[in-house]
Amino acid sequence: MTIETVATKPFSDQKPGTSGLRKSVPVFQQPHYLENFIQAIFNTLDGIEGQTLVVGGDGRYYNRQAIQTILKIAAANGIGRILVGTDGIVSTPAISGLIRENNAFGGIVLSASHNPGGPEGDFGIKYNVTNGGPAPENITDAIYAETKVISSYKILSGADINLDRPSSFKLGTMDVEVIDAVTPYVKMMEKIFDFDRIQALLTSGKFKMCMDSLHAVTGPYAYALFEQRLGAPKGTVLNGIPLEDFGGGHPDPNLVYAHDLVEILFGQEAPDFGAASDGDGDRNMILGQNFFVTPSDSLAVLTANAHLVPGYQNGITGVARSMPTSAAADRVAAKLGIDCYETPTGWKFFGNLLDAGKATLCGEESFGTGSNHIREKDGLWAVLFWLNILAVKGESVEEIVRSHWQEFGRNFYSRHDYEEVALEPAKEMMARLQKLVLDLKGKQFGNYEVEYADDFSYTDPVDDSVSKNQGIRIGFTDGSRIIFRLSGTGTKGATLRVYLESYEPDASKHDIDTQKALQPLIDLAEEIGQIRQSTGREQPTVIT
Ligand code: VG1
Ligand code: CO
Repeated sequence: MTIETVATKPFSDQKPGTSGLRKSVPVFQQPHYLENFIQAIFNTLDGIEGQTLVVGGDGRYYNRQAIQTILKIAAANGIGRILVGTDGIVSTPAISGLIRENNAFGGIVLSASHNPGGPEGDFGIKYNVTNGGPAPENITDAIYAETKVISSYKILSGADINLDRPSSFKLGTMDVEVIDAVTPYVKMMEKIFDFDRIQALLTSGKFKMCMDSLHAVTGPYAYALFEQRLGAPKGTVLNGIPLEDFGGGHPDPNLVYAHDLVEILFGQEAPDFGAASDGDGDRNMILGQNFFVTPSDSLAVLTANAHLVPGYQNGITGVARSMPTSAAADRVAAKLGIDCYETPTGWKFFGNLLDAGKATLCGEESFGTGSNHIREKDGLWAVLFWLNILAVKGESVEEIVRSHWQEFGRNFYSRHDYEEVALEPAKEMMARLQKLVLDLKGKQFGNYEVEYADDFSYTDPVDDSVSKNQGIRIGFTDGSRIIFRLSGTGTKGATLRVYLESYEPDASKHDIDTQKALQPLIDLAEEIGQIRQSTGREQPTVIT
């Protein structure tokens, strides 16, 4: 085996977005495209020679080929040891756990998460640092700078490695260990949750659950956890075999893309509990019988009930949520007397808060919840958290959420996505809003008075780094908010996200349909944002 140095030219479009570099498969398949980005990562990281890395992906199309290339580039760059999941498939939360447990230097995560897969679908790469979390912006910026000047990469010539089963190989001087990534994850969950009580619930004959893995990465983990370890009947896990194209579906656990599960939970003889996760296993959707839990409410309910879970029984230090996530968790934090942090969108912003012990639980409105057990959001962890609460409380999902609203009031919440709209008008819209917010404060729109309006900027309380232009926020004096943001994970045109929130303390009004409750704000968002004109769309593509 010899190390080859291959001359290359920079690509101009390798800037990582909200969660790594995401592009369509054909873009990644261009000669040198993947190689350049991987070499740029290695060029950027000081002291990586001789270190251990963890590599794995969500199993989508191109995962296998990409991993073989990455192993050869890693070997040529003097990496000491690589842990890679069997078949090259590891969920994002499991990779985060493996980096931490093995004291690895970092990890390479291959995923485009909730984006569709297949030969014409999307692919993605993300670098995670020593704490197990996504690289912070200073590192992703440095990797991007490197991609713009790169002129060569190093790669080992030689045969591919067999990833079909756990075993060990040498690739040049580098050790490759193909490992079972599921067992350590199950063990990690056992340490956090009350498995005896969850098992008693799942085997009581009085409680039925359904877990839809959407043909994506969590299938093997869900079988191992629910059907094998916790005794739920066979058939509890749906779509549990990871497929390269996710069965042609959109592996995004929301009311639109996980419609099969939604139909089951809202149908005749519905089970008591339903959950789904996304392509790489870091997202979760929670459903009760005829009941949908918004992710923002889920974070608030988990925060309020964390003491019921063994892993958090001594209390939590704080909670953090991304800016567009509803303020439901803030109300719980206030009552518990703990801090609540508001960060920009993307899990990388939670890393410092978790490392510093400032936050224990974190969440995003985009179906992401997690804790200090790792440094990624964790779909199955959230499912187990809910099961643990259900097992202890003996109430239904709906009862738990309704009594939560009684105690804290309800934050009506919805996100309207306009997917794959034309890029230029969307950018112009955001530029116009950036100017507009400068003097919105104090303005009256019907019953709404603007309390604050800005383009969200975040100063990290741990390292004082500043992240600007993180979304347009317009907050009103009654606690309502409208937020406009462009997606940083979409790969075609632009995706506009409009986030809408209002607060209702009066329990007699908690039954109103969410879209109705938010209608005045939806109208106001149109008036301020001129959404129809800018997107050329009459309706959002996805409403959650
Ligand atoms: C979306 C979500 C964001 C999430 C990100 C990655 O980003 O809004 O909350 O962190 O996806 O999730 P954007 O920029 O498209 O709004 V995942 O499951 O890709 O790792
Ligand atoms: Co994901």
